[in-house]
Amino acid sequence: PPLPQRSAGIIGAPFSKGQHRGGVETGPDRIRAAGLLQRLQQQGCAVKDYGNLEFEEVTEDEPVRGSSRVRAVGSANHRLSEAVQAVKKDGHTAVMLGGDHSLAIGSIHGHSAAVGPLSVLWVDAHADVNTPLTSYTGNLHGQPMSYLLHELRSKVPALPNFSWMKPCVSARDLVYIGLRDVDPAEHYILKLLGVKVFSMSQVDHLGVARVMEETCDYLCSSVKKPIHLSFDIDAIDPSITPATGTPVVGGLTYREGLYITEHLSQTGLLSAVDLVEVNPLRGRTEDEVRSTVGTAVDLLLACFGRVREGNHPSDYHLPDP
Ligand code: 4U7
Ligand code: MN
Ligand code: MN
Ligand code: MN
Repeated sequence: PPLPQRSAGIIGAPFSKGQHRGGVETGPDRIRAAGLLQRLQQQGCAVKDYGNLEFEEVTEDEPVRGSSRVRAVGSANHRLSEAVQAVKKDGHTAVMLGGDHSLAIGSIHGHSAAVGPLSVLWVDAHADVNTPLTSYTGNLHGQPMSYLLHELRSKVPALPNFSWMKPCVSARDLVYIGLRDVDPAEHYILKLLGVKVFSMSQVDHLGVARVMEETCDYLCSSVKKPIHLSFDIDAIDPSITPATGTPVVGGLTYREGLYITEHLSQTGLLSAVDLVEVNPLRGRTEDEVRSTVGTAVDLLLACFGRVREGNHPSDYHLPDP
């Protein structure tokens, strides 16, 4: 079947201060260098590259209530939120290349500011729903969902450089896939709020096809809200995507990852995508980096209509001998 016309607006977010490992800020350029833009164009997708964001230098950034580099994260996400709003106003599906997962704060906030209430699909080994007060590590890449959820408003303290944002996602509109490393406080929060979770056990039990069917039924049960996909590359098994900061064994296969993104693309509701936590410096060999970055690119191509059965232009005709 011919591909529907789509367009991608790409934002690079070379930011790493939501965690402690250097290198994740080089993710956007590595993903571009692997041919993302050209390959999107080849499959019939219009592409506009908005380039890499430049983030303000924050000099005084002492820990706040145990969390690190709060001011830098707040200011970077403010900038990202505005950038995503601009991409949505231009009519594209927004693609945010991270960078660490603290960037979901600005990405989801900006998306929601531009289009209104969202459905969020969070594909990750981790739930990233610690509050600053429950986090063991103090890393903001493990906290973004707590800032974004309406239901946790009273549990997240006011933080410097975060006054620009307000929660914009309802627990009812959030689905997780791939969880296998959830902190006790996070588990408590997910149960308390009744969040829909497909952990790796559920993926094993149901199979990815049923997981996606149930995910879409759940998210589309009333009004069809635009979907925000926040894909942490560590959702995929580290045998395939080892170049990431917090790898966890027992993850999604390459095929399950592609199935998730293919299926979402076919809903026609995918309105913004984050692809985060690709850290080229965490690969032990060039092959490990290539496999991680290549998987990230393939996931993004599937988000924009690439299907494994192949396709052809609608005006294709066989050459006559
Ligand atoms: B990622 C963790 F304690 N839960 O809060 C934390 F295990 O964006 C991990 O999903 C967070 O990669 C992982 O620091 C953040 C930890
Ligand atoms: Mn993760
Ligand atoms: Mn994450
Ligand atoms: Mn990680």
